[in-house]
This record gives sequence, C-alpha cells and structure tokens, in this order.
Amino acid sequence: MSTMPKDFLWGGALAAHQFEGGWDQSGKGPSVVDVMTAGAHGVAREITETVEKDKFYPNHEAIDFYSNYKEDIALFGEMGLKCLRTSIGWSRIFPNGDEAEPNEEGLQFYDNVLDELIKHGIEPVITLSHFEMPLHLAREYGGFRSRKVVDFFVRFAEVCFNRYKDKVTYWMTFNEINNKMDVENPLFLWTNSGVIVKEGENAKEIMYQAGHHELIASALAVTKGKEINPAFEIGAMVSHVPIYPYSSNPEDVMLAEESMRQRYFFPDVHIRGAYPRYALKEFEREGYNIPFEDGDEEILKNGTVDYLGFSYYMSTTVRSGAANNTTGNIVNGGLANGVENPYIQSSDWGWAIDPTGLRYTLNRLYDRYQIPLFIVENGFGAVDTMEEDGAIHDTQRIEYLKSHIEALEKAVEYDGVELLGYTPWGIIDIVSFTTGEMKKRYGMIHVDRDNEGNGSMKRSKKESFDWYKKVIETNGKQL
Ligand code: BGP
Repeated sequence: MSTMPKDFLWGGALAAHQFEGGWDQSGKGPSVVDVMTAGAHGVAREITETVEKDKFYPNHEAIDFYSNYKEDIALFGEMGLKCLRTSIGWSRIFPNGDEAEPNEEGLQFYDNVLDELIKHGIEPVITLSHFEMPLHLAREYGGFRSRKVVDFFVRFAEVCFNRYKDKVTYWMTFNEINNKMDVENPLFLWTNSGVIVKEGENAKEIMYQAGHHELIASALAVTKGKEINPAFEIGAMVSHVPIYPYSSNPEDVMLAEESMRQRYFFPDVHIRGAYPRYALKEFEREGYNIPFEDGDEEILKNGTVDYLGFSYYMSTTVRSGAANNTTGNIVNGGLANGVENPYIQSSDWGWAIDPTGLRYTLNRLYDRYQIPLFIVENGFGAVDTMEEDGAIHDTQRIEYLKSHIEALEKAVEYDGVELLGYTPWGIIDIVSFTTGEMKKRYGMIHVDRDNEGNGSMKRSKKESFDWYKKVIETNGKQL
C-alpha cells in the first residue's frame, strides 16, 4: 500500500517544440528544431541550413496544441494531473534571441496557457530551454560557443521569471544539458547548444566549452530568479541512464564507475557549484581550453539549484574490452549504446526496460546530492493499435508505467528518497525528439496524426487515461 507524500506532484511532461506547433505564429522565430526533418528507426534527422519549402518538418505543426490548448488542458484536468511540465519556446519570446525587447504576442500565449492550467488546478513546471534556441543565435553567434548567448539566455529567463512570477513556482534551466556528452550524435550538441562541430575541431572540447557557458547561464539565471521571487524552486535537468558493469570483474566495475562520470559531470556542477576534480584532470590530460572568465567560480557557487530533475527511460551496460562500450545516450531512437544486458528486455526502439534501474538511480542520485529529486520524464514509446471501435488497449504502456511507479514508491517509502513528483513523458501523443516520428507514441491521449503529417488531429483517450487517473486519485495506491 503506497503512502506517498500527500503533496506528491503526479503529472505529465511535454516540450513546446514537440506538441505546440504554430512554429511561425504569434511572432515566433524559427528555433534550432524547426530546421530538423523527420528521421526514422536508426535514421538520423537532417539539420537543414534554413526551412526548405519541399521538406517536411514534423515540429512545425506537431499536434497543434497552439490552436487546441484549451481542449487539451481540459483533458489534462479530467485526468486529474496535479502538475504539467512543459517548456516556454525561447524563440516565441525572443524570435531572433538578441532583440532588446521580448515579443509580447508570445508572452501573451503563455499567459493564456498558464491561466488555463491554473484554472484546472494544474501546477505548471516550466523548462526554459528544451532544445528551442532561436535559430539566429545558432547561425549568427555559434550558439553556446559564444559567451554572448549566455547573456541572451539570462535575459530570456529574467523576462519569463518576471512575467510569470505569480503563476509558476517550479522552473528548470536546460533540458538534458548532458545529452551532448554523446558527441558522436550531432543532434545533441545542435539541440542542446546550437553548435555544429567543424572539421578539425575536437568535438569533446567544443562540447565542454559550450557546456561551460550553459552552466554559467544556468547559475546566473538561478541567482536572478531567486532575486525576483525567493519562493521559486529552480532545478537542473539531466538525462540519467545508469551504467551497469557487465560482471563482477573489477575491470567491468571500474569501467562502469568511470563511465558514470559523463552522467555526473553536469549535475555535479549544477548542484555542488564547482567543477569536479575528475573533470579538471581530464581537461589537463587532454589539453582542453575551457573558457573560464574571472568570477566564474563565484557565479557557479552562488547559482546552485534547488532540486534535480531528470529523465529516466532505460539503463545500459559496459564490459571491459567490448567493442561497443560507448555509453552515449540514445542514438537516433535506436538502442542506447553499450553491451546487451541479458537480464532485461527492450522496447520497439531498443530502449532497455528496467524499472529496478529507476529505484537504483533514485538512490544513487539522492545519496550523491542530498537534494530533492523530480522524475520529469519516464515513458514507453511504442506503436499503438486502434481497435475497430476506436479503443486503444495500451497495456504494455500501463505495465511499463506501473512497474516504474512501484520502483519510485519503493525508493520513497523504503529507501527514504526525497521525491517531488513524477511526470510521465508525452502525456499526449507528440513528435518524437530523436526520430521526429509520431508513431513512437508515449501518450495516454491518442492524436490522429501519422509520421507524414496526415490525420484529423482528433484526440481520444487510451486505456491508460483512466488507469493513470485512478493512480492520481489514490495517490499511487491503486496501480
Ligand atoms: C528526451 C527529451 C524529450 C523526449 C524524450 C523521448 O531526450 O528530453 O524531449 O523526446 O527524450 O525521446 P523520443 O521523443 O526520441 O522518444
């Protein structure tokens, strides 16, 4: 029987670029995602120079929340969501990113959305940068290669904090800031930082340079946010994929431990307010030039976060001497790298299904940081089948979510982990980030739209809709 905290934030998670659409409405400028075509199973998404007339960009219309936001939020209210995590599209507020003044039409759109959420008793949880950097900042300034983009981000954050200070308490700065550690996949540095590695550059060094500017930007935003409203809870957000040793061979164990540093680097800085020694040793060994400026240590120390948000989808495994030990994140929607773990199954997109890994992750992160945690993404991307009568019996998704909720409840009730909430990813069907597909569905609400942009956009409840409604009503007792 679950005894979850009575104020536990059961919710759902989304990101502006994956469901809003209206990519060029309300004065919005193009973002780095608006020039990404659809990929598919294992096929990378193309990053085009500009928006090309004859190409299909799935995020342009997405599921058109932009026109349907009242109906969609009414459905979220019917489900009983306590909170909704989503992002404010940076390029809807600053179309080019370097304007002196924000775009009032864009600000008004989010005022309308926040008012609608609050009307339905849903607490907004806002991500400031969820892969939605204005394209102009990437093309003209080189994204977070440039220290100027730090100032543009902090300006964007300050405008949002001031405008919505009476409507939003929970914020996060950068979504999955650590994705770019997987420098093999250009998708991550592009969407995280607006950066493309050039011929002859050291990708890892470029990644750490952009990462430094983002860590500074995050810390400055936190400091500014707390000045504007000391009641703000401002978190960091990372993708967490635990890395297991394939065996008790000490070489496997040490390889897993060392590989975990790429998961811990960003949260270490966000939360501890300083660079970890293992990273400084790496910079020295590799001769990386990190663009520290006078005062940066102080900025990082003063701008630490209140909680750690993280996404959890899968675990991965390494074995010393194996060929495919790269422990990057998700490769174009395919298998998270690493060797096969014989003890767990995978999803249609090759993501390892490991609920125990979530309890393990909660314990590892809470022990390391001793601050509240927030699971802001977890979900099962799958192809759904609609019956003749329109029903969608998404039992696999229910099973996936049920087993992961059991794991988080064990971490809270048995292990004593401090957990703020749980917002399953893609509470309504949306565009997949890594592949640009609609058929990789996460939602408890179906949207009639396919990979090519065909369909009526009709929303309909899946079996998981009422199941999750009951979970929330019983505060996690009835799964
Ligand atoms: C995370 C992103 C989300 C979401 C999720 C699922 O990396 O933060 O934006 O997309 O991945 O991935 P996908 O949509 O590719 O299935």
